[in-house]
Amino acid sequence: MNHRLTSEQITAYRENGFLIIEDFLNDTELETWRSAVDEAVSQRDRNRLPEGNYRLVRKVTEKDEAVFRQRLNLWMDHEGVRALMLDRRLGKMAADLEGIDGIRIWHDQALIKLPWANPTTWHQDNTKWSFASQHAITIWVALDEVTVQNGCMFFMPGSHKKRLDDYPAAGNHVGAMFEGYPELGRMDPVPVVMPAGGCSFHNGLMVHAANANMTPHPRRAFTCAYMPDHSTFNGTHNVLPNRILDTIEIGDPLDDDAQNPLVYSNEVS
Ligand SMILES: O=C(O)CCC(=O)C(=O)O
Ligand SMILES: [Fe+2]
Repeated sequence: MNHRLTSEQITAYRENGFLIIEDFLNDTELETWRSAVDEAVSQRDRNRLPEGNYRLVRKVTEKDEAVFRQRLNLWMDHEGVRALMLDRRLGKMAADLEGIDGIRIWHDQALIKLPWANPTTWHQDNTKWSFASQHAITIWVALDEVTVQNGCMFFMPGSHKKRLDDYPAAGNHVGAMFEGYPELGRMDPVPVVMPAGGCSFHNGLMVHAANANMTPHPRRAFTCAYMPDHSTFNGTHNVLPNRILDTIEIGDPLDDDAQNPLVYSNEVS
């Protein structure tokens, strides 16, 4: 795993809000990631979330998969994915890019754009999550080559410098968010194409989307969204289970290690 970051990469990430590492996994590592994720997704069946009691809908229908097949927090119920996700080197990359001391898993997710899947509408991730931070960050690992044809992401460089208020939800047309933010809708997005085994990082406030899959092959990606250590609950349920929602109040720390494990801290060696 190509986990060392240069100071040029860190500077570019902070300026643009994203970074692409084309040679992130070698062939052997890519095979390990693919087989762990494929197995975890198939074991999860039609449940979007692991076993548990959630306010969020868990079972998915075919219609829910029009954009992608999404399975979250596979680290919780698959040993192989867990080993990949708890790798301290990944946490250190995320923390170093954001310049923060420690980082927890918010959620992982397999995002499989099935053949002929719809585009992923323009959005900003952190506005949907249960904590608000300028330093949330996601790694997105390409398990297949990602092209403009099969549904690569697109980023608006520099757009991470501003938190957006609520905007029309996914399900509306692909550019629905630009109705409220016309200046963003005049920018030229960067297509995030990369070979299988490549990865991108994007800040939680990055404005981004993904193309439709105009090929007969699935586009498999595995991602992990990270939450800075010491983040606090903002009242949004998102993927938190009732076990936690029933016991916390707005402003309380999200530091339950069984839900949001600390993957890296520069205070722990
Ligand atoms: O892979 C996609 O289609 C979208 C991914 C995305 O929105 C994300 O990783 O935050
Ligand atoms: Fe996203």
